[in-house]
Amino acid sequence: MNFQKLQTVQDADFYLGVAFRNAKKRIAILQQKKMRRRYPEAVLKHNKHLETQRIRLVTKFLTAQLDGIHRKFPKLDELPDFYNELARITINYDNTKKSLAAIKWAAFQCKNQQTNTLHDIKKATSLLQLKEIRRKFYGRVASLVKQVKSAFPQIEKTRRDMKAWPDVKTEIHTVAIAGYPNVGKSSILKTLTGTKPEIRAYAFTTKRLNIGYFDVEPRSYQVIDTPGTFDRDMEKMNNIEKQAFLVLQHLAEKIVYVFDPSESCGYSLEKQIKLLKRIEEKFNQHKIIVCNKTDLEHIEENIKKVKHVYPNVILTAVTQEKTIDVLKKKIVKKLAKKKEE
Ligand SMILES: Nc1nc2c(ncn2[C@@H]2O[C@H](COP(=O)(O)OP(=O)(O)OP(=O)(O)O)[C@@H](O)[C@H]2O)c(=O)[nH]1
Ligand SMILES: [Mg+2]
Repeated sequence: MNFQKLQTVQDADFYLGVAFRNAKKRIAILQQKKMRRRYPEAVLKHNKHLETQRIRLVTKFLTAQLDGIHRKFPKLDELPDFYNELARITINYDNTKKSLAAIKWAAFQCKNQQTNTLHDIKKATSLLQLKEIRRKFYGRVASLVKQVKSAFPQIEKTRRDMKAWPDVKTEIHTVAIAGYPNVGKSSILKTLTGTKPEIRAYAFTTKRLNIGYFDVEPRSYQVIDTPGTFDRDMEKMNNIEKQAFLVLQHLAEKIVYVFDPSESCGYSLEKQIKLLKRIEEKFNQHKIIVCNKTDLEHIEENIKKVKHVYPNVILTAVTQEKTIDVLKKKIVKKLAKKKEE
């Protein structure tokens, strides 16, 4: 889902201004049409018609804008689990919902004001009365919208926060790649899917979720690179760690755990095994175990140690595409198996 294109939400005065200005312009055009008959009843009738149009136009412009904000904004309670959880930890969930409801309420109340005002116009007996009715309507509508004015910046803040959300698909087969920094997660993603994540020879390169796709007929697969070691509470995690955690919790059907047996990543094999244990405790989906960087030397001992605990380990080197192909086949097979279960 993509949250990049949500429309900017302006403040209350902006929408009132647009509605009042647009109505004024339209009425000015109508007023240019000269009246032929001049006796008082006809003048009053004509003015009633103009005021009716004016009230209708203001209400139409205003409620279209306000209802539009409400209608176009994603319904937080209906978001897929991943995004719903992300919403709960990255935006002011309840305030946003309340703000959207407040704006909808204001639009509804404006329509009520229109009904009452049109009724008053019908009953008016003088031009002065008509003017007074219009003045009151403008005042009431402005005060209704201003009554909920704090809702507008709240929704705009939420919209901006949502722009930082990753664009993931929630309906297709998904695997996550996990492991210590620098073990080669992004490199594996790149070779598996052809996307171009940031890859550097130092740790903590991945600053946002890297996402790639590959197809094996008849399906598409989503692969998400999930940085982070998940060794602290959610409140203490940075945004990217939170997103990664939620991917593992709500999206990934399988987790590819990457070891670097060369330890050139800067983390000992013991540490890497501990992280895998932690991930196994926290997330119960099947783990596909990988030893990466097998093109490097002096790694046999460590591979043996991993094999001892995880006999089905897959050996990869990102420069040898064949090894990544083996991983791809394994992912597809495991996900197909899951479907049968
Ligand atoms: N020799 C060798 N080097 C590799 C292999 N895979 C990755 N590397 C190197 O390891 C370093 C780290 O690779 P990344 O793919 O950025 O590692 P990462 O796990 O995504 O790192 P973070 O984003 O920091 O978590 C880079 O210098 C890569 O070129 C491999 O199979 N063999
Ligand atoms: Mg990376």
